[in-house]
Amino acid sequence: MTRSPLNPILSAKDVPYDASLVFNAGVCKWQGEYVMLFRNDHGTTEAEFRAARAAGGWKGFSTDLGIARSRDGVHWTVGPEPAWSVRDDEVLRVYDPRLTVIEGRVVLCFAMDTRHGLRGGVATTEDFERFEVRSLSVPDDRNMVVFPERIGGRYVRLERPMPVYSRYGKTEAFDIWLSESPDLRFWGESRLVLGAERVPYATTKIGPAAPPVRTPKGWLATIHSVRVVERELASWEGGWHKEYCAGLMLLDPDDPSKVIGLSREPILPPVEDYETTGYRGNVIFPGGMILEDSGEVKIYYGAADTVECLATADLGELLALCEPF
Ligand code: BMA
Repeated sequence: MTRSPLNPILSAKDVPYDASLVFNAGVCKWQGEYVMLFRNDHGTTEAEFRAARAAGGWKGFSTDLGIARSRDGVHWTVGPEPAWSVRDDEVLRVYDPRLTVIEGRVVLCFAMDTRHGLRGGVATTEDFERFEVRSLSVPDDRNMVVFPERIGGRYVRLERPMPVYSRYGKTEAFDIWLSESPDLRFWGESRLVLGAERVPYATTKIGPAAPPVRTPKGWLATIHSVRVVERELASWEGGWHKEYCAGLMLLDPDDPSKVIGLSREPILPPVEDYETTGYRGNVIFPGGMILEDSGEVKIYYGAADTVECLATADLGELLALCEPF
C-alpha cells in the first residue's frame, strides 16, 4: 500500500463546525463525485479531555456524521453542517458509517450505541439529507457492510456480532459473519465467514472493514484485526494496549460466506505518526474502498481514532497477497 502524501486527508481543522476527532469514514462514488460520511466526535479538546478525565468528570463525546465531497477522492470539502446525528432518551449516538451504492441508491450501515446495547443499522439515502432506517439488529452487533450487488437474488452483508459468553472463556474473540436479506429489512441465513483464530495477526477480535468490491477473482474485502500488546500504546485515555491493523480477504464470487484467500500479514500496520499517536494510538480502521477503472484501489481508513487517511495499491498486487485459504 502507498500512503497518500496528503495524509491525513481529513481532520478536525477541515470541519467548519465543532469537531475534535474526524475518522472511520465510509466513502462511495455517487452522481459523478466522491462522497464521504465521516464520524465526528466533538465537544472537547485534548486538553479539556485530559483535565476532565483527571478530575473524574468525563461525560463523553458528542458524535455526529459529517459529509465531505471530492472530485478526485483525494481532496475533500466538508459540507457546512453535519449530515446525520441521532440522540434521544434511548439512542446515544450513531457512528462508523459505511457506504455502498446498489440499485441506484446508497446504503448506509452504521453502529448505534443505545442504553440497552450496541446495535447495527442499515439505512438508505438518495440525497444524503434524508436517511431511512431499514433495519436495526438486536445487541450486540456492528461493523456491518453491504455488498454492492445482490447475490442469488438477495442483499448480503458482513457483520461482527460480539459473543461474550460463548467463546471458550476468551475475551473479545469476535468473528466475521454474513447474513442475507430480500429487502434490507429482514436479515437471516446467518453464517460464520471467518473466525478470529484463523487470522495470523489477530490475537483477539476481527471485523469487516470497507464494503467488498467485485474483482475477476472474487469479492475483495478488507478486515480490521486486533492484537493486544504488552507495552502501553500512546493515547489520550491511558491504559491502551490494542493495535488495530488492516488485512484482506478474498470471498467466493457466488457464495461470499466462503473465504478463498487471506493476506498472511497486515496490509496496513500502524507506523506513521498520524497512525500511532492520537486519541487511541496504533489504530488503523478502514471503512471505504473504491476500485477505479485504472485498477487502482483506494482504501480510506481512520487513523488513531483521530484523523481520516488514504492509501492506494494496484488491484493485481492486492489479489496476489490473498493466499489460498
Ligand atoms: C472499535 C470501534 C471503532 C474504533 C476502534 C478503536 O471497537 O469503537 O470505532 O475505531 O474500536 O478504538
